[in-house]
Amino acid sequence: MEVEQLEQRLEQLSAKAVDELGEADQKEEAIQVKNRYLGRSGSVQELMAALRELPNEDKPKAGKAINRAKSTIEDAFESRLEQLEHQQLQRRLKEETVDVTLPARSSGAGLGHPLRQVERRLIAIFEQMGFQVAEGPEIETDYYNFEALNFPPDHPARDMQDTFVLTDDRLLRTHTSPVQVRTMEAYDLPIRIISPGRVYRCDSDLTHSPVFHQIEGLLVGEGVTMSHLKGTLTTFAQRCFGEGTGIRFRPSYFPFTEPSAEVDVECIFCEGEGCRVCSDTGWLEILGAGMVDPNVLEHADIDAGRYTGFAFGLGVERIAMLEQGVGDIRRFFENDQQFLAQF
Ligand code: FA5
Repeated sequence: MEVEQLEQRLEQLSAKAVDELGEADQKEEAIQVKNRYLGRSGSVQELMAALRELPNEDKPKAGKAINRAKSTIEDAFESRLEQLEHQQLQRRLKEETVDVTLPARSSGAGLGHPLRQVERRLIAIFEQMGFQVAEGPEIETDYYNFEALNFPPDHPARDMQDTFVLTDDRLLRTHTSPVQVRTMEAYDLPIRIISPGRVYRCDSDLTHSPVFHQIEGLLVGEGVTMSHLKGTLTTFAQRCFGEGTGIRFRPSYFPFTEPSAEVDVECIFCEGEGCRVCSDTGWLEILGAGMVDPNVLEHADIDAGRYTGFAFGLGVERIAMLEQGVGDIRRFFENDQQFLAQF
C-alpha cells in the first residue's frame, strides 16, 4: 500500500467512526464503536501492519496520519460521552421534577394504640390513689403462676385458665397475679402496687383473645379489710366511668383470694336501666377481686396472723371495648390503620 493510499484509508475510517459515534445513543454503544476502531484488533490498529511495510522515508508521514486518525476518533468519543451524559442528566431532571408549589402531603400525627391509651388512663387513676407500678416476666414458672397462688398441682382450678405451656416448668403467664407473689417476696410491707401487662390464654372469640392485657392490684398491710377493697374499687369506677357510677360485688372463686368476688359496674350505656350491651342486667363485669388468701401470704413469708391484703385483676380490653363500643376484641390486634385512626 502506498502512503497516500494509507492516508486516504485512515481519513475514511475516522470519518466513519465519527459518524457511528454520533449515532450511538448509549454509553456502552459508544465504547463498542471506539474499540472497533482503536482497540487491539481494531481497524486503525490493523493499518499499523501496512505502515511497517512502507519505505522508511514514508513512515513519518504515515505515522502522523495514524496519530491524526486516532485523536480524531478519541475526541469524537469524548465529546459523544459528554453529550450522552448531559442528555441523561436532562432526562433525569425532567423525570424527577419536584413541584415545590404543591401543598405538602400530610402523614397524620401518630397516636398511642387504643389499648395503650386506656391502659395509661387506668394506671394514672391508680397512681393518683398511691399505687406504684410493678412488673413481672411474661414467661413464668409454674410456681409463680399457679403454685404460690394456692393452685395445688393437678387441682381442677388450673383448668379455669387454658395455659400455653412452654416446658415442664415454663409457661406464658395466664394472668398478672404472679407479680403479687414476686412483689411480696422482694419488698417490705406495706405494699401498694399495680402491675399492668400482657397475659396469654388459649382462648379466642368475640370477647376473648389469646393475648390480652390485665392490670393487677395488690395492697398488703396491717388492718386491711374488704371495705378498703370496696372503697378503692368504688373510687376507681367513679374516676374511670364518671361520678355516681355504682359497683357491685358478686361472690366468686379464685384459689388465691378468700373471700373472692367478681365486680360489676353499672352499665355505662343505660346507667343501670338495662340494654343490649349489658344483656338487660344493668351491670357489666370488669374485674375479679378478693382478700389475699393467707396461704399466699405464707408462701411469701408474710405473717398472715398480723397482715392482711386485698387484690384485684381487671381486663384492659374489656374496659376499652365498653368505652369505645368495639364489639370484637380481635379488632385491637389486627393493626388495621382505618380502625386505629378512629381513636
Ligand atoms: C384472673 O385472671 C385473676 N387473676 C383476677 C384476680 C386478681 C382475681 C386478683 C382476684 C384477685 P379472670 O380469669 O376472671 O381472673 O380474668 C380477669 C379479667 O381478665 C376478666 O374479668 C376479663 O376482663 C379479662 N379476661 C379474661 N380472659 C380474657 C381473654 N381471653 N381475653 C380478654 N380478656 C380476658
